[in-house]
Amino acid sequence: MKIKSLFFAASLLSSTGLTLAHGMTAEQAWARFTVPGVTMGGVFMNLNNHTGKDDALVSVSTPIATQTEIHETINIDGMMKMRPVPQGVALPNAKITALQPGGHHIMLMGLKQPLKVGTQIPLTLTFKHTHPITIQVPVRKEGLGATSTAPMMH
Ligand SMILES: [Cu+2]
Repeated sequence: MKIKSLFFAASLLSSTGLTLAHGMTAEQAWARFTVPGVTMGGVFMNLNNHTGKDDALVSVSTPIATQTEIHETINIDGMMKMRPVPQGVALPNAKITALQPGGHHIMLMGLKQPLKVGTQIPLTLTFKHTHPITIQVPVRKEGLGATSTAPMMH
């Protein structure tokens, strides 16, 4: 009975866009849509670390872009700028770490085609300790509970 209910919970989670694997959960993932001609895109999510130990997101990859980076947003003289964080994002145990507009986020560079609302993009997350997970990320105009963002420049 227990196995059955766990299986049901797992299929329910995957059908709602959540991914449950190896104690690391990517929740509420979304990618911002892009217009033709724009080759950069942002991906956001909450990473829920219930693996039992501290971890870190160290790299991300997707076949739909030539390069993928983990970025942070910094405020320089009132201007929001983004820069890569080669060391990745710390994911403390038993905490949810948000990748969100205006903070840490995943940057897709060299998009091979525009990100269309209603489609999904595959994304593989690689961690320091936990096994990599691949998720399907829905493309939206805004995130869940839309967050307004300051204009950003590289
Ligand atoms: Cu960025």
